[in-house]
Amino acid sequence: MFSSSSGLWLPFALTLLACMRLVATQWPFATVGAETFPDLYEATVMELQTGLDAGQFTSVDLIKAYFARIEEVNLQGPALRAVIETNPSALEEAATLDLERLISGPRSLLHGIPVLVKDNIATIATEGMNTTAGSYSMLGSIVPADAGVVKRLRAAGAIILGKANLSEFAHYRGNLASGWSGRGGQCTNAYYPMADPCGSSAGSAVAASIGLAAVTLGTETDGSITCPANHNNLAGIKPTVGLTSRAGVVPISAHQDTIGPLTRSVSDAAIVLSIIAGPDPNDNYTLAQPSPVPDYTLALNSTALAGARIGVPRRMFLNTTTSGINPYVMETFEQALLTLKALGATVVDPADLPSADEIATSGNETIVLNVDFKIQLNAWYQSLLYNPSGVQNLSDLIAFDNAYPNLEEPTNYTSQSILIASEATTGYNSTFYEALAFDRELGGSRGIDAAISMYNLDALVLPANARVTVPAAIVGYPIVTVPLGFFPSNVTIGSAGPNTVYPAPGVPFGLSFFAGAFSEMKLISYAFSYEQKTMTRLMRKAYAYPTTQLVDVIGK
Ligand SMILES: *[C@@H]1O[C@H](CO)[C@@H](O)[C@H](O)[C@H]1NC(C)=O
Ligand SMILES: *[C@@H]1O[C@H](CO)[C@@H](O)[C@H](O)[C@H]1NC(C)=O
Ligand SMILES: *[C@@H]1O[C@H](CO)[C@@H](O)[C@H](O)[C@H]1NC(C)=O
Ligand SMILES: *[C@@H]1O[C@H](CO)[C@@H](O)[C@H](O)[C@H]1NC(C)=O
Ligand SMILES: *[C@@H]1O[C@H](CO)[C@@H](O)[C@H](O)[C@H]1NC(C)=O
Ligand SMILES: *[C@@H]1O[C@H](CO)[C@@H](O)[C@H](O)[C@H]1NC(C)=O
Ligand SMILES: *[C@@H]1O[C@H](CO)[C@@H](O)[C@H](O)[C@H]1NC(C)=O
Ligand SMILES: *[C@@H]1O[C@H](CO)[C@@H](O)[C@H](O)[C@H]1NC(C)=O
Ligand SMILES: *[C@@H]1O[C@H](CO)[C@@H](O)[C@H](O)[C@H]1NC(C)=O
Ligand SMILES: CC(=O)N[C@H]1CO[C@H](CO)[C@@H](O)[C@@H]1O
Repeated sequence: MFSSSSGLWLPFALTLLACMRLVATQWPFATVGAETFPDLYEATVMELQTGLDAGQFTSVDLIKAYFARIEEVNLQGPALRAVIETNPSALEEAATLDLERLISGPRSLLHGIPVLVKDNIATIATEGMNTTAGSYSMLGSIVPADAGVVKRLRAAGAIILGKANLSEFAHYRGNLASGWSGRGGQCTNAYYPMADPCGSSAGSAVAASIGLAAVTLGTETDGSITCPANHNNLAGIKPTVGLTSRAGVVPISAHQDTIGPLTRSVSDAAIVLSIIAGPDPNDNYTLAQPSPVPDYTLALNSTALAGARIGVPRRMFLNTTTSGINPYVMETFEQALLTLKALGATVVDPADLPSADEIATSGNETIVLNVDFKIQLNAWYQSLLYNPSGVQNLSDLIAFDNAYPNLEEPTNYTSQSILIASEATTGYNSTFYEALAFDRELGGSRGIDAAISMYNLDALVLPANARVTVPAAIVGYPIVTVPLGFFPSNVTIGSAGPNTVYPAPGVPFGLSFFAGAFSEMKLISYAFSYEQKTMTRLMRKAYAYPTTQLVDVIGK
C-alpha cells in the first residue's frame, strides 16, 4: 500500500515540516491562534487541504486530533460508541503522506485526509485493524485484501482512521436496535441522549455528524446510508449499485449493496464519491458503469434547480395512513417543496410510482436478499485466510452466536430471525429469479423509471424516511440525502428499541432526491442547490461533541 522507500528522508523532512509550519504561522496574512484553524466539528475537506498545503498543520496533527476527539466521546462522556477500532498504523501512514506532500505535492483532494470506514469494509490485517461487521465471529480474521474502495482511498492518499460501529451484519440478522453490534455495543445519536442513530451505517454517521473523522464511508442495501444521514444531519450518497466496488465488503446482496459517503456537506460527499467510484475487476457489476467516472464536484452548482422538474410521489410514501412519517416531518417537507420552487424548480405533485401500492406489500425483496445473503456470506467466510472463531458458514454463525450469548445475544439483542430464514434458503432457483425480475419491475420499469418518464421529471423528492428507500433499493438506483430539519423541543419522545428513543427533541431529519441509474450528477446538483439555499445543518448543534481541536495537539 504505502511505499516506505522514503525512510532516509524522514529526519530531513521533519525539519522541513517544522520550518514550513513556522513560516505558515508567521505568514503576515494569517493570524496565529486557535481561530485560524478549521473547527473540526464542521471542517470541510477543502479547509483541511488548505491548512495542510499551507503547512499550518499536518496529517499527523489531524490523526492526533481525531483520535483525541474519539477518545472523548466514544466510551467516555456521552459514550456514543460510534467507533469500534482506531488504526494503530495511522500516525505512521500520516507521517509518510506528510512527507510526500512536501516532496511531490498532494495526490488528490483526499491526500492526508482521515477517513473512517464502516466495519464491514475490509482493511488488511497487517495494518492492525479487524474487519468484522460488528460480529465476534470474525474477530482476528485475516481478510485476503483491502476492499476495492479502500484501495482507491489509499491510492488517493487518504488515511483510514478506524472502523465504525454499525448495526451488526448491516442489520441483516434479526430484530435488533439500529446501531447495535456485539463488538461495538449500542451506538447512539449525538443530538439527544440515547436517541436512535438509525442504521446500519450508524457509527459512520454519528462520527461524521460531530467531526470524529473528516469524512466517513457507509454501505446501503436498503436504507443504510439514507436513514443514518436522515437521523444525523448529514449529506449521504447511496450510489447506483455497480458505481462503487463491493469487493472486500461483508455482503448482504450483490443485487442491492452499494458503498457511499456520509459527510457534513454535499461538497465533501462529491469529493469522496469521485475517488471511490470506478471499475474494479473484483466486482464485475462495476464493469458495466459508464466511463469515465465523472468528477462529481462539477455538479456543485447552486443554481442547478432552476428549470429542473422534481416529482413528489405522494401515494404510499406520503400517505398518512401508511407511511408512518411524523406530522412534523411532513410539515417541514411541504416547506421544502416551496424552497425548491423558489429555487426555480417545477414541482410536479403528485407524481406517483405506478407500482407504489404493490411495493408496500411485496415480499420479493426478502426472497432475493435471503438467498443472496446465504450464498455470499458463506463465500465471505470461505475467503478468509484465517478465522480464529472457526466459523465457516452461516450455519456455523448461528451456532456461534448461540454458544456465546454473553457476546452476541445479550438481553434484548437475541434475535437471529433473519440469519435463520436465510439459512433455510436453498440457492438460486426459479422463485429467486422471478422475485428479482419483479423487483426490477416494481422499482424500475413500473416504479422510478415509469414516474420519471410519465411526468418528464429530472428527479423525485421525499423525506428521507426508511421505507422511502425501497423502490431505489430493489432496482439499485441512487439516492442523495441532505439535512431538512430537526424535531422541535416539545416533540413527544418515542421508543425506537429497548434502549433508544425516537423521535426526540432536536433530532435531525433529511430530504432525499432520487432518480434512475447513474443519475448521481443531477442528484448531487439538486442536493447541493437545496443545501446552499437552506444551510439547515448549521441551525442546530449536537448535544454531545468533543472539544479537542488542532490547536490542542500541534507541537504536542
Ligand atoms: C483485532 O482485535 C483484536 C482484539 O481486540 C486485537 O488484538 C487485534 O490486534 C486486532 N487486529 C487484528 C488484525 O487481529
Ligand atoms: C458477474 O459474474 C457472474 C459470474 O461470476 C455472472 O453470473 C454475472 O452475470 C456477472 N454480472 C455482471 C453484471 O457482469
Ligand atoms: C448551473 O445550473 C444552471 C441551471 O441548470 C445552468 O444554467 C448552469 O449552466 C449551470 N452552471 C454550471 C457551471 O454548470
Ligand atoms: C393511502 O393508503 C391506503 C392504504 O393503502 C389507500 O387505501 C389510500 O387510497 C391511500 N391514499 C392515497 C391518497 O393515496
Ligand atoms: C412480487 O411482486 C409481484 C408484483 O407486484 C406480486 O404479484 C407478487 O405477489 C410478489 N411476490 C411476493 C412474494 O410478494
Ligand atoms: C458449515 O461449516 C462446518 C465446518 O465449520 C461444516 O461442518 C458444516 O457442514 C457446514 N454447514 C453447512 C450447512 O454447509
Ligand atoms: C426455491 O427455493 C426456496 C427456498 O430458498 C423455496 O422456498 C422455493 O419453493 C423454491 N422454488 C422452487 C420453484 O423450487
Ligand atoms: C409545540 O410547540 C409549537 C410552538 O413552538 C406548537 O405550535 C405545537 O402545537 C407544540 N406541539 C405540541 C405537541 O405541544
Ligand atoms: C431491555 O429492554 C427493556 C425495555 O424493553 C429495558 O427496560 C431494559 O433496560 C433492557 N435491558 C438491557 C440489559 O438492555
Ligand atoms: C476506539 C474505541 O473506543 N473502541 C471501543 C469500542 O467498543 C468496544 C466495546 O465496548 C471497546 O472494546 C473498544 O475499545
